Amino acid sequence: MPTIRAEPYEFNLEPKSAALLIIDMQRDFLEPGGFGEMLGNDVSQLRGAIEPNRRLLAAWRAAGLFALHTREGHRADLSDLQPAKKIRGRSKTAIGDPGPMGRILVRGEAGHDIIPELYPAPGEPVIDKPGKGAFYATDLEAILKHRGIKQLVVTGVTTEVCVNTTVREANDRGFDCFVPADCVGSYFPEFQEMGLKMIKAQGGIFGWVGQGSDVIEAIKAG
Ligand code: C5J
Repeated sequence: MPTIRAEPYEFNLEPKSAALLIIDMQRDFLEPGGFGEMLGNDVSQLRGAIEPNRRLLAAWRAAGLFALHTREGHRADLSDLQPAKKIRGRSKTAIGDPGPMGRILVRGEAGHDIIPELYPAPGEPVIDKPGKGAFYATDLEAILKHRGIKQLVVTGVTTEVCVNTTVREANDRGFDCFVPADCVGSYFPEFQEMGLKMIKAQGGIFGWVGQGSDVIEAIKAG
């Protein structure tokens, strides 16, 4: 069983019962001109996570391990969009409105899709989620349990929102979560730091924090 350097203590990866869960690496969040930038965010803060994710995903696939992707977004008729989510932020442009990459966070629109660098391979499930957590209103838990998955390596964006929410949901469902710090991103450096601290605090209250490069070494070694 490969052991990976981590905080608060080492993580024993069991590759056969582990899944790589890549959260919301979507064009609307990461590309200039998307929803994230429209809200006034600096997307370059997130783009640093692309290359570490690309390397980790390539190594994960090469080892024949199980990977899944999520996308935050809604049905075209917005029937799965909570009114509170639509109006929160009091932005002039809301989810479902036309944006530079199609209707904002609507499934099937260009901005909703996953960035080309991390595009899902055939056979890798894509979980479309209407909320921040990947377990809420999705079949993620059923898919993981069906595959005998017990550990999750959780990457993606943003660290303090969808990654943190998903890690907390997973923890309550009995999954051990390892979060590689170089493979998650936030628009806000202080939230990146605190988002990771919150996961590994109090003896790993929600999980472990380490580096993607250490995961790559571990799966290559064993
Ligand atoms: C946000 C996400 N931040 N994927 N979504 O709205 O973290």
